[in-house]
Amino acid sequence: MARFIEPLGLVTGPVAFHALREGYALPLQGGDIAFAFVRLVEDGEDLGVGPIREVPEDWHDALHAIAERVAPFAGLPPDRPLVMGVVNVTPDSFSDGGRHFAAGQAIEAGHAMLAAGADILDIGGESTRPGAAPITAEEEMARVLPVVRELAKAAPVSIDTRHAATMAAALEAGAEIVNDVSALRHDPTALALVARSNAPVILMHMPGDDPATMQGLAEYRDVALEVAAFLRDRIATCEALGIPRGRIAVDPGIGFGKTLAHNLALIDRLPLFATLGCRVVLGASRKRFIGTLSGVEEAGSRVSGSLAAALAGAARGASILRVHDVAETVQALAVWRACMAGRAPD
Ligand code: HH2
Repeated sequence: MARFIEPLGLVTGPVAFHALREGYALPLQGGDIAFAFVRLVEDGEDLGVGPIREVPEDWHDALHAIAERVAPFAGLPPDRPLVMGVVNVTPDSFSDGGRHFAAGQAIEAGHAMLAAGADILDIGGESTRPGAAPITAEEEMARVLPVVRELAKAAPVSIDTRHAATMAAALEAGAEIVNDVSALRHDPTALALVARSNAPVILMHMPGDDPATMQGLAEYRDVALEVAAFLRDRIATCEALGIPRGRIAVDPGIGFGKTLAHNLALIDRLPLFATLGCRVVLGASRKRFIGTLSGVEEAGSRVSGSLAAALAGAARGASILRVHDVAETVQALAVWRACMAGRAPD
């Protein structure tokens, strides 16, 4: 597992300003959130927690790399958390199954999300909920391509797929970003396709590469470290095949082969993922753990819980929030940002 530095003791607003100036803190990925403490981990062994000023010299390069700004992902603004609106063109998604199954409805929903302030639209044609039945790339393309073609005229679109054929066709139809829940492992031709295409890519963690069986693989000794190590390996593989780190975003895969405890640990320890030198995506919206914590069975009624999870993620450095309830998330983020900064936006 080699070395990890886990940022802890996050501060924002005027406190962060003073702590940064006095050298008590460093900015997480060069942004508005600063960290004053770190946990050092070597080969899975916890070497302890301490203030950044006491980090041993041979860890300094890695420590200061965490403070560097990462490349703007897909040319989008790097200075605030971005909102990615989910457009599921599926009959069976756990979150909104059937609502946007007809292309016209999906296009209308995408436009409404843009009007509400979405920065990116994530279009998918295959449900990846635990135990979902897979579909063929042909079926998937028939569902998503008319929607991608139309919405890509209005906004940056990401294509949520595990199939290289769908990636290629969607990029051709105007999508700019590939979002693969299998981190380009499900389809053996996906890596080379993304490398050739120049498209930015979101690499998500799931154990195995099959939603049908992933919940049976939800076993980790230290979930945050293991998921971060997996993503670091995938970044290295992508880089070796010609996809530079600036084109990669990482996602811990909330709900994908994870228990409630795993999901909560991943959100709490999200700053660890910022150390990978890529933008961090968080997709917690409407997921089962929110239902479990709140007692709300109906996924569409989990808006308030989803907002709480989105803000918890933003406070820990998530830079892209994948959500179903765009207007509500945009409003919550605007108020949260001003409160964290301690002042109204310029
Ligand atoms: N979650 C889902 C699908 N794609 N992609 C990323 N990067 N991160 C996520 O957390 C993520 C994702 C599952 O949510 P949803 O699309 O609403 O449901 P379904 O897979 O049932 O269509």
